[in-house]
Amino acid sequence: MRAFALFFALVFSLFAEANAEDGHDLWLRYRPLPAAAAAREHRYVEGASAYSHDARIVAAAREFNGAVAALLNIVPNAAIEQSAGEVILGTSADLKHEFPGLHLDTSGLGAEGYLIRSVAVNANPTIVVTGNSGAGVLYGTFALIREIQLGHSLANLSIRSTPRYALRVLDHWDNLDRTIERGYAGPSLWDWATLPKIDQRYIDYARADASVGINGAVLNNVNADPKILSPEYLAKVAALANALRPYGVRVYLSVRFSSPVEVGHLKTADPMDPAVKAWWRSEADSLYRLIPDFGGFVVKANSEGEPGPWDYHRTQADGANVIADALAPHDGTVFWRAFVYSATKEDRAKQAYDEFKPLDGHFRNNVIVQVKNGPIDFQPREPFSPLFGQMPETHVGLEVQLTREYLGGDDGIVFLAPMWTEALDSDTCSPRCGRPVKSTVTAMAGVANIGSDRNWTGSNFNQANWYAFGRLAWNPSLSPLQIATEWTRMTWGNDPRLVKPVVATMVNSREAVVDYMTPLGLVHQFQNDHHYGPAPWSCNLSFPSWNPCYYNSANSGGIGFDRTKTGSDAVDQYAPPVAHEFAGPNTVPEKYLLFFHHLPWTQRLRSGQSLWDSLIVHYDRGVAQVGENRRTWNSLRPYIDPQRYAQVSNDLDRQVLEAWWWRDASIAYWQSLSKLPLPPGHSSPAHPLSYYQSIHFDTVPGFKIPRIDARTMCVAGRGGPKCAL
Ligand code: GCV
Repeated sequence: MRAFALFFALVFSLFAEANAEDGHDLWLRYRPLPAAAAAREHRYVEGASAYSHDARIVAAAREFNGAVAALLNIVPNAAIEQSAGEVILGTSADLKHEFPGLHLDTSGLGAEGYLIRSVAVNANPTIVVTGNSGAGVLYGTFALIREIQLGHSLANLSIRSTPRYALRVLDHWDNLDRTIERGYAGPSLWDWATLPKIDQRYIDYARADASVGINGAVLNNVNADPKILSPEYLAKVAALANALRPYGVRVYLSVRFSSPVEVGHLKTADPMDPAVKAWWRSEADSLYRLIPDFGGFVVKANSEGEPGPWDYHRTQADGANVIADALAPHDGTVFWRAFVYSATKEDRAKQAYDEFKPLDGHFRNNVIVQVKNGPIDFQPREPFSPLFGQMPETHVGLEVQLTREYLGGDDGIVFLAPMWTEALDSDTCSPRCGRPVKSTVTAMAGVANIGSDRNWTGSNFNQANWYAFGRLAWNPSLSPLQIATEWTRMTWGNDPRLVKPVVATMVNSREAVVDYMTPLGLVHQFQNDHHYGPAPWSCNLSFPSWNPCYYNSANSGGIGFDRTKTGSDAVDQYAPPVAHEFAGPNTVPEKYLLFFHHLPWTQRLRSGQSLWDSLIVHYDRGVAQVGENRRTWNSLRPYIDPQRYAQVSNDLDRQVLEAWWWRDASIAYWQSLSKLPLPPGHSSPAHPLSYYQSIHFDTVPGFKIPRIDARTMCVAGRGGPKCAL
């Protein structure tokens, strides 16, 4: 078979744009390797050929040749077939036919795994990238590009990899008017007004997804607009599906449970009603006629005002199954979210488990119950949800949030891999110890942080969270250090003088944010609605569990939420060894202390410090760390391009101010209750409590993220370099 022509003109126009360093190129930045390294690796690579008509393999060849043209500074050879330096791309079936002498073991690679091997073809040294499908070859090709970007040797390659989870999906909380719920990167990427016209950005988005193995995109907000199922929008969805398909990304939609009423004009959405069942079936049938590889639906039901099966006295399983049955003939999936809670007196942390655990085994096989990493809501730190490991007869997926709703939006640097690996590695002890969350789940979903900002994610460092999500969904055992190192080298450069400090900053950044926002197991201390900035005093919302005061339970006697037997007994939802550990104030990991215990301010901790002193120390440690990260960045000026250097400097300046704001406001409030002096060496808040309580932003959730007013904060001489102005 002839290798298919490569479209270099297109490739070069794609990469020519990449000269400006504005963050747009992500980790697919493909800057030239140092001349010596490029010459060394060029010996192994002349150009790639696709031995397949599969669009994913054709796309892989195009990507590879564009990448090596830039990285190795060569003109890839389009007519390389069967000579030295060829990179052979094809599925095992393609290659068996084309190269009968090649014996490549693709068994065990599954549908999406890949094999990269250095082999001799007709005595010529070549590299083969293969798998059992076009998707496998595509992922293998990106892995090979990554090897080159990282400066690894291409001699004697032998790399096998398979994804741990079959479904690795980004959830875009994008509304049809292009606002994004909890989005901090500008308006939605999806331009519904101009679709079905295809923008190059959709293709670049898919390239980035494919490069880290993400294979699904839920296009719209889980607080779904029923219009998404109208013919007008479905035509646009189909166009996007066509654009993303060559990169292995299937589209999914969030749907409203009440769609049979709103879209189908039925009288009810009761999942047991035959007309409702028939409506979902015919809806699915027509959708699959339009998009044969459509992924499926995501449903947020009976949560935060969304309709659901409870409205008809049916269970969450009844609700999920009616939709699952409609999708099953087409191999579609329902991601059914377990994020349910209501204004009952019951501890919010217990509600999802109470509802879902008794339904274990009642969900269809094509339902994935999608569970947030913690029992509350994407806080800077929470223990893992007790649902993990405790629904053995159900497919459970882990949902994490890439967009930093509770972590400062696009302020500064907050690398989330340490948060996600903390959850993935948590031992559920269910049915026995040694069973971490990562081995109990079958899918990963991530709430996207992507918008139409030039740099995609609102800040250059937020890109790392997109990258990390994909890498962990492929291999949840990767360490944050490895992920940060890969990303840094591909995004900022291989110079060790920048790699080491940047990686160190990334890896410490999540603990820093926990320290200055919600140390020792505190959660949900944010301003109402938009969740930017501290408001631990806030207590006026009618829904009790939207109030920070509910979570801190602070008073003159102490602080923390009692989830032991004397309180809500949420600990009892965990498997016995975990429950036992969390139940004791002296056995619970200190990082979760106030999540499970209400303790006197003067309580002695295992460290010997009092709870009060320890809280202050944590706040100050967070502030100090962010200040140090700012100074580290300052020292990197010689190694970073000016535009991105300035952008990140600005992001970090805001984070320094934000950290002081959190620290001062929180301490001012706690001190108004505890009446205790600060330990020696720790300064008092810059302003009285009333000052922090008067900071309000006129904004709404979504991309109108409020900004801390730098000038106001500088009055007290707090913060970073901007305060010198
Ligand atoms: C999409 C939190 C967020 C909401 C979000 C919800 C969810 O409550 O604040 O904006 O809604 O989680 O995950 O459904």
